[in-house]
Amino acid sequence: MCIFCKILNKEIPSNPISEDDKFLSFHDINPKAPIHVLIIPKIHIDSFNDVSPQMMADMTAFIQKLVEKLGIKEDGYRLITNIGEHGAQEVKHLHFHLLAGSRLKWGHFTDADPKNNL
Ligand code: DGP
Repeated sequence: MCIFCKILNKEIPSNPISEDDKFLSFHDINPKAPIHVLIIPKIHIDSFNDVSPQMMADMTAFIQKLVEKLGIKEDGYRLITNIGEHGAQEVKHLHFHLLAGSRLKWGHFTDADPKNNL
């Protein structure tokens, strides 16, 4: 069972923020910003590659509600989902990172030269 399924099963504790019948949000264990929250579906889906458009629509509504609850709508935030090896996805259970709480940097993503694909 993956680590996020264990969190859903309450085998591993988490610090939850909100949930409904389909999704859970909780604080990332290794925060990269003052607010760093993970949003996951309650059924196991490996990544964005496998999510249905209907589930993405429901997840969008869930995340928008979470943004309201956290009071970050006006100041802004970043949503990221990592996919597969090149996306540096460590946990193979679909999740969105919600980063906020201060102005975020546009990071150093790769040592490969981005101009090679122009
Ligand atoms: P990613 O690289 O996109 O797969 O990021 C996985 C994130 O999950 C990473 O930021 C750390 C977080 N994480 C891993 N294990 C746990 C855990 O047991 N609890 C919590 N709260 N977060 C975790």
